[in-house]
Amino acid sequence: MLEVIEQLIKEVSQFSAESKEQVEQFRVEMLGKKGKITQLFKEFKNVAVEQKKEFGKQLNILKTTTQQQVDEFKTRLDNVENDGTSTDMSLPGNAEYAGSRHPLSIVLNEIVEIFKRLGFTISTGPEIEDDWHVFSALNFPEEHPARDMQDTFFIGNGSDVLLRTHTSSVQVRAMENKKPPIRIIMPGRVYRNEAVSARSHCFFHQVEGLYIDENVSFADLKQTLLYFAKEFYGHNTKIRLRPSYFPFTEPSAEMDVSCSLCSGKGCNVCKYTGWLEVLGCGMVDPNVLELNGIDNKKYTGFAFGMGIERTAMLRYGVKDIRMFFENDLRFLRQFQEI
Ligand code: 2U9
Repeated sequence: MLEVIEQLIKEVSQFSAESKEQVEQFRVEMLGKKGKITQLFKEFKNVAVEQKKEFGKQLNILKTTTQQQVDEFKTRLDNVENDGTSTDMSLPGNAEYAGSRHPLSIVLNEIVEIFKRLGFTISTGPEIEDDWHVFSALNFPEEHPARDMQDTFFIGNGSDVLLRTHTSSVQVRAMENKKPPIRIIMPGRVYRNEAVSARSHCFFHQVEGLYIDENVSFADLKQTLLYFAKEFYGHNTKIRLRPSYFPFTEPSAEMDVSCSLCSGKGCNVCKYTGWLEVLGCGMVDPNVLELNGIDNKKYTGFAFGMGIERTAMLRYGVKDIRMFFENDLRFLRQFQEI
């Protein structure tokens, strides 16, 4: 009988459990009503008197060791469950950064949505272009400085292949495939061979729009842009058009909006003029229509273009264009929509 107890002490000392269920099973098997140790205690009365002392001692060692093992494994498994390997539903959740839309995308999407409401559809095209789609079809004279290596990235020496300097090339492609009425808006990345600084970059983003139909007038251009300005810059916004020049539009203009920060009174953002220059526009030059196979006796059109970085810098007060391309999370997280 003593050997049985000694054997059990050995087994109990080597006991190990990986779950609380195993510990409970072990406890019942040993210390439960019908457990091995309980049975041994019941048999105590049948033990010979001279063995009782030693039997009692070993039996107590067995019972204490078993109880210690049960307690030890229960505590150990409690700790494992609380160290994150199982879920405590009462703990507050860890806030995860879900990412946010890039400020250029926020501004671009808003502009595009406004023109979609006016019936414009989105058109896109390649960033790697040829001279025809970027310059010749848009009425750029042979000697125009924009065609120079200093202003345009050419791919290969003396090559006809280049990185588009504006998204107007997309409109040229649209005119190849569609007959008027054409009412499209082109968002996209453009490239210019310029030194990178706080104010300019060698690539940036534009949205251009083109509307060609019968009887499209300068008044249509003005009303379309006034609607855009009120939607994007606020309903009290005023606009003014100043004469300008672009090879592809005639007449051409630059549009200013009243400064929303000082309501036109003058502040350091609008350089005390009360106005902010936001886009270029004009009536499509009849030469451009003709170059692109559109009857310029029957059709007229207007076009406009704006830089997304400049628009976003004005809206968010960003002072350095390079911030948009550095992917610094401290900058980007400020645009998180809550
Ligand atoms: C076709 C005919 C005309 C697009 C136009 C502008 C005026 C303009 C600049 C704004 C700031 C470019 O990003 S920027 O540097 N753009 O001022 N763009 S009219 O005119 C077109 C386009 C296509 C067939």
